[in-house]
Amino acid sequence: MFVFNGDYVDRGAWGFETYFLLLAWKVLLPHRVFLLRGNHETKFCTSVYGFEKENSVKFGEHSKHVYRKLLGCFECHPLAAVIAGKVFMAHGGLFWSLKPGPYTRSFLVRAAAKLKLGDLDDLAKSRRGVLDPSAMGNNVIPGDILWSDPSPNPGLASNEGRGIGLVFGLDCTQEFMDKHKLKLIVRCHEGPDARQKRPEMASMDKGYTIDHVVKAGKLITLFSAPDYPQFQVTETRFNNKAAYIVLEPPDFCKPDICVFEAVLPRPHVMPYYDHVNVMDSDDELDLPKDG
Ligand SMILES: [Mn+2]
Repeated sequence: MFVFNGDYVDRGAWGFETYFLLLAWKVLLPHRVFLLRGNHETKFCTSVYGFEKENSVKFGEHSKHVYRKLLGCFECHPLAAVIAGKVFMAHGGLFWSLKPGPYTRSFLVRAAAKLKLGDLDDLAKSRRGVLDPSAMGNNVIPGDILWSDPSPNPGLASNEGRGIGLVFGLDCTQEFMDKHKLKLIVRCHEGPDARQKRPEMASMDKGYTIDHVVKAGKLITLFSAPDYPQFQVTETRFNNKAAYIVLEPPDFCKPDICVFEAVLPRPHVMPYYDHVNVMDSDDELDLPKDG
C-alpha cells in the first residue's frame, strides 16, 4: 500500500507530470494507492505557482476542460489517513474543534489558546469538498489540516507565519494520540526553506525531522523533495536530502525512514510562473488579518 501526503503539484517539488502519473496509479490500483490532499492542491496555489499555466500550454484548446476536471480531483482527495489504527497521516497537522461558525480570522487568532483541539469526529463532520479551504468561516478544519505546523511551544496558537491553520505543541500531539490510541503521526508541509524561517525547529537537511517525542509516540515531518526548491531567485540551493517512510506489519508504527538524494544535474524544466516576483510557496496565503 502506498500513501502519498500531498503537494504533488508544487512546482518547486513534484510538478505537472507527477500528478498525472499518481492519478493513473490511483485508477490502476484504487485500493492500494492513496493520495492525501496537500495545500497546493487548490485553485489558488495551482493558479499562482505555474500548474494552471503549464496545463494551458500543454493541453491548448482542451486546457480549460482539463483544468476544471483537475480542480474536481483536488476536491476529492482525502484530508487524512489512519493506517492500521496506529498511524495518523495528514499534510499539515492537527486542527481545532469548533462548533458551527462562522468564525472570523481575527476571532480565531485571539481565541486560539482557549480553543479545543479537534478529534477524528470533528474531522469526519467537516466538509472536505472545498476548492480553496479557508482560514475563516464555518468550515475551517480543512484549512487547518492542510496548513498547520508543529511547534516546540505547548498549546494551540494561530499560525501567524502562514496566515491560516494553527501551530500545536507536543501536549496537543500527546492528547490527540491518547484519544485515538495512536503511536505515530506523519505530516509533511515544511521543506528546508520553511524550516530556515523557523530556527526554533530542526532543519530539513536530511529529509525528515522528529518534532515531538511524547509518551504515546512520535510526530515526524517528512519531506520527499530533494534539492528543493526547483525554482528560486538566488543561486544558492538547499541541496537537502529527502525521505520516505516504510511501515512494516504487524506494528506499522516503527518507522523505517529511507533517505535519498537528488539526481544531479537537475533536468531543466520551465517554471511557468514568474518565480522572481511571486512570493515563496510557504507564504501562500497573503490574507488580510481581519475579516
Ligand atoms: Mn505544503
